[in-house]
Amino acid sequence: MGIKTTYTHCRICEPQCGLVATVEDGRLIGVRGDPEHVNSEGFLCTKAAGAIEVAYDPDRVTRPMKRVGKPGEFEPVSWNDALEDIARRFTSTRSKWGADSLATFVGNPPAFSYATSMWLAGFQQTLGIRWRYGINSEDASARLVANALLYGSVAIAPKPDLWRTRHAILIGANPLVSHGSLVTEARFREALDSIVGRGGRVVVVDPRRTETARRYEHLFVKPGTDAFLLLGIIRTLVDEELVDMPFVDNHTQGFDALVDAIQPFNLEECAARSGVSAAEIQQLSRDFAAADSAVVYGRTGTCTQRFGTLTNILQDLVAILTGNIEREGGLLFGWAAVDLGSFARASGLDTYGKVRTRVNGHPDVYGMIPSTDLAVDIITPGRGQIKALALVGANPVISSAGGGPDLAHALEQLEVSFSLDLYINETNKHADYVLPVAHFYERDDVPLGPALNMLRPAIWATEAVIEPRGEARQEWEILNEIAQRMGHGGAYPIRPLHWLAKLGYQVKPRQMADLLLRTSKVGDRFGLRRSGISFRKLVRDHPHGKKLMDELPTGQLNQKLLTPDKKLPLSTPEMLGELVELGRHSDDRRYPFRLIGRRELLSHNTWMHNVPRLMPQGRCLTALVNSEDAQRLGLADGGEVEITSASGSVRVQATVSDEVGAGTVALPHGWGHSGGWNRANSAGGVNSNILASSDREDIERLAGMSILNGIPVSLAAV
Ligand SMILES: Nc1nc2c(c(=O)[nH]1)N[C@H]1C(S)=C(S)[C@@H](COP(=O)(O)OP(=O)(O)OC[C@H]3O[C@@H](n4cnc5c(=O)[nH]c(N)nc54)[C@H](O)[C@@H]3O)O[C@H]1N2
Ligand SMILES: Nc1nc2c(c(=O)[nH]1)N[C@H]1C(S)=C(S)[C@@H](COP(=O)(O)OP(=O)(O)OC[C@H]3O[C@@H](n4cnc5c(=O)[nH]c(N)nc54)[C@H](O)[C@@H]3O)O[C@H]1N2
Ligand code: SF4
Ligand SMILES: [Mo]
Repeated sequence: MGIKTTYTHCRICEPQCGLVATVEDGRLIGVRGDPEHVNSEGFLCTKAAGAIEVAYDPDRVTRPMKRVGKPGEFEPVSWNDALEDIARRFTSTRSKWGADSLATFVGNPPAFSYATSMWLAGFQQTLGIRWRYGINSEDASARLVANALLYGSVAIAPKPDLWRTRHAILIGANPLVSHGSLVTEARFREALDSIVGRGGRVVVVDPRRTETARRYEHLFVKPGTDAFLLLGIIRTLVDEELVDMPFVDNHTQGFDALVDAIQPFNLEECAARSGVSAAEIQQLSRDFAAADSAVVYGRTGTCTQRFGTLTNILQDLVAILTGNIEREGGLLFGWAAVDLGSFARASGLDTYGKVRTRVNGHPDVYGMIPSTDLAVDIITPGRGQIKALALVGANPVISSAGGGPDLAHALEQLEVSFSLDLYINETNKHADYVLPVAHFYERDDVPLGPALNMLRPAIWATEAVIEPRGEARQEWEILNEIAQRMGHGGAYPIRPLHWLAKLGYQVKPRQMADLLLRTSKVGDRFGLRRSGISFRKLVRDHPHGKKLMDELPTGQLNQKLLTPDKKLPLSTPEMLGELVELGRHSDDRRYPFRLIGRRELLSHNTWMHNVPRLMPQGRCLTALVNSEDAQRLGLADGGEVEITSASGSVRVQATVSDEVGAGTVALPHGWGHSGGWNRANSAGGVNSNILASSDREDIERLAGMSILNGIPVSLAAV
């Protein structure tokens, strides 16, 4: 006992920052950034320490809880009783209605546990669960579908080579607050600074003058109109003959059809629709083409809009038409020791549209169907109606456009449901059971998923820092045991593990991860390569991580592309169809303002509002309203504003600020709590997704994305 220092890494968001943890008598008392860590080099944010307060939060669920009354009324039960009852009821529902009555819903946090990811996939396979809902329709599905249409697989994802590029357009991303997404780089800011340091430009296209926009160059864009801006850039490239024609001739097809398809979008219209002047569009286009290397990096701001997939495709086309792909400083397909993307492709898991939702027909994207369909799929009678649900680290009542009262109501119709979570939240308070899970400081990990997105390839593994609190167990153990109690060997992700289980050998996720590491490009091949790695060697010999490459490899275009002819298709039918829709679409004129989101440094989606450190006195939810608009509306700073969309209405405090342009209003998501987290409940605020629509005509057509940015709204002073 006494004071001990160990190494771990944060698992709240994508950089997975390396941490030095101090443990006193078995209690975690502090974390600081690990200055020697190969990737984060000492960087961390307040949330890593906030997570300690989550671990010891008196409101955390630390015993299995059984619903005994109204939503949110739970009583502790034994693990045995909970698991037995869940297994029995899942079995009975399955035999009564078939396997198509079972569903899972996975949120964001489980993505940062290798063990949960593996065993959840196993649970789904073992039980024959087809309906696999998830939160990617509020996040990245549009990006993944763009990957499928351009590169031949959802699992082939371009990353911006920020450390070497000379020009970066950041569109719909705010990495100085989000710390980067689909890019694992704790030193994101330094990477962007390095571009300016090399004499290049960083241009941030955003309807709000964000933290990132303030540090670099900012172009205001009208919410939801990025496709027009990008078309303007592409028009200029074509009209001014700035396209890299040798590259286009060698590596693409469909250029002429693309040129035809963009004819209806002239520069003046693109400027008028996007709010960026024609001169600025032209200059941006010329500078991009003239730069030695250049990238476009977009993230949730361009995914969660009406033309999300189209916008993601156009982003990449700007880079492709200038030859900025798979070359130094351009978009790169990345490299990881354990290439789970290749694994997914080889096993046929990189699906798009293999499963379609029962009522609305929305496609799965990389095995996940949109959150917005869950409620309708529960309440609509008929074959495949959902009767049993497993929620894994998810809070869609707040986080999804398909949430709110409709989903809350639908959840009450289920025959049986359980949730694996740290808290009773606004969603699982409707479940029959909430089962306590280990916090990330309470389990080992290896960032196999995030490694695919690293700009500086590295790998590390860490052990649990503290014991699970109370009766908490790891997700995989719980899923495994439910599968066993339902008469299966376990929740095994691959078939041979079921055979081994029959012989009495129960494989665990740790052994699977170790196998992947040891047989990887840098593995020890079980002793055949002495300098190679294993899970144990990473923990023991590389507490600050092991650097694998200084920078990403280039020149893999032909090797990586999975399109049939190994060419980049510049004008797929899907994209051409969306261009036609874009030209045709007009928003409802009764709602003249446009709502966008606003991620805050001290929030993490819906789940960190119970942390004292992150909720200082007086912190509350406010909407940013432009000063001209405020004046016209008679709205004072700090006054209450009513925001109304076709889907709903909320009242919230206004902050008058020219951070947003006229006509734009910015409201963070993830507030308006009524779960088992008392501080969060008393923080007030509203669920901004009440304003988002889950109607079929308001769902992005190619990827099933929710429209969370650019929502037409009206404002009124209260
Ligand atoms: N309007 C609007 N809505 C948005 C967004 C937006 O920008 N605007 N962003 C979207 C995005 S990008 C995302 S990813 C989603 C997130 O949506 P969700 O994943 O639904 O919400 P979270 O708040 O991330 O967390 C869900 C639950 O996970 C629990 N949890 C935390 N750690 C663990 C763990 O280790 N294990 C388990 N089992 N549970 C854990 C938390 O207690 C919480 O109850 O929200 C989306 N919603
Ligand atoms: N502190 C904190 N960090 C987080 C999270 C968190 O909740 N809090 N969540 C994590 C998760 S799950 C994710 S997926 C990542 C997301 O990472 P990012 O996507 O980088 O995060 P956002 O802040 O949502 O950035 C979206 C940006 O798009 C802008 N935007 C909105 N509408 C439009 C539009 O129409 N056009 C353009 N061009 N821009 C628009 C917004 O103003 C915002 O600046 O962040 C992660 N990091
Ligand atoms: S940036 Fe993300 S991973 Fe790093 S310390 Fe903050 S929350 Fe954790
Ligand atoms: Mo996300």
